[in-house]
Amino acid sequence: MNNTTVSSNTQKYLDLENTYGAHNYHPIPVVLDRGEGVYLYDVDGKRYFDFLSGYSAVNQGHCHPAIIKALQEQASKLTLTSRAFHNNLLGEYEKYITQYFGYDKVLPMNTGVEGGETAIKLARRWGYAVKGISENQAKILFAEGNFWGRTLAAISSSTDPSSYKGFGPYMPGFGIVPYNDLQALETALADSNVAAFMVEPIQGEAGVVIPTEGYLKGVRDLCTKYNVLFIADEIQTGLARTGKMLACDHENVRPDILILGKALSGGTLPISAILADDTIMMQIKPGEHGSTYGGNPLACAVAMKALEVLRSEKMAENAAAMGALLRSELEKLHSPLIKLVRGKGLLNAIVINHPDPEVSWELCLYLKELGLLAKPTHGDKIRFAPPLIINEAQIKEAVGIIAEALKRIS
Ligand code: PXG
Repeated sequence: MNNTTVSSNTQKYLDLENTYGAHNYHPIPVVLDRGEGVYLYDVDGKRYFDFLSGYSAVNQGHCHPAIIKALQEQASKLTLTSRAFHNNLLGEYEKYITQYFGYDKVLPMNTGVEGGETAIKLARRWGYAVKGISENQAKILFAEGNFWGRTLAAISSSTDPSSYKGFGPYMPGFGIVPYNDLQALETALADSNVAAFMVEPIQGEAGVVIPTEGYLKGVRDLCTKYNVLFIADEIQTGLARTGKMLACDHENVRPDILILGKALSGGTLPISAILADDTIMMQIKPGEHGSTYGGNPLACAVAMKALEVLRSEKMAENAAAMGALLRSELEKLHSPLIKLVRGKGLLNAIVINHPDPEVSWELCLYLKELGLLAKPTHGDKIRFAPPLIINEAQIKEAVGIIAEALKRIS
């Protein structure tokens, strides 16, 4: 069903992308050219609530003035030196972020998926050098339903055929355990070749799947018991999104390796970071890992400011309060089309109650018409994850839009 209208101006942009760009995405037909706070504006000047936040990259809101100021000031001074030389901001940033999260060391990278790759390399190296696993025997475990990007290693650990099918052969040394199943994890961890278990504290792309309370604590205890590294992929859940600085903070657990990305730049640049203590991080020696852009001074300046505003503007606290309000307002709609509302902080999803998977897509088109942008995942789930600076009046207005869109479906 086509329930959306697209202006001829918008169509021009869609045609350009369709003709000249690879068809590796299926976006909502809206063309955006400006963002401010919780809002996005299209090329016809129409305003929308952003309920995706760049998959949680824009936690601080679009074009946060302090982040943009840091970006502009640093961009006119020095942007990249490569790691062949030192730059004046790298050490300052490394001190800032390690003290912020309480780890000995940080390794700066760019995209989230590089963060995952780096964590796995580190874990393998630790497995050989510290745990004493025989050469080339190290195993890394992942949870069923995981999503950590699109590289060959990332798709090799994927259980979603649309990610991995037709791209083999796959990376060896990976194993899968069911998510939220400590018993299955314990059985798998007993294999002495296992170096690490990499897991999202809440599975984002799988549709905001929240494990039973105690799961993360259980993961921590089991990893300690079997001398296996606990790698937390907090690329989507971290940086105040779930109502705490890290989703692991909800259970007061500290992973051995922490991966951050996305909102580390507030949506301005690809910046990721891998944090660990010396026993792990110091196993990597000069020349054994790196990236041209990793640790560039522009990224250092932006990341420090992006972290600073999360704290100074109490975004975790606001995410907790506004998330609770959003879920309760959505529950109050009593819509027969909503099977389930779930989430933590401002990482939320609704599960659509309809046999036709197209209904979620249609609902998102109606939402767009009414001024709210969201996108379905895995057919029947729609994520509601606005920037963390959203206020009560805005939440209520947005839920009004959602209510109206639901009405139009039936
Ligand atoms: N880990 C998690 C938990 C993620 O959600 C990544 C790693 C990879 O980050 P990069 O920066 O390499 O994309 C993600 C990414 C998309 C898309 O279309 C990405 C994500 C979720 C949904 C869609 O690229 N998350």
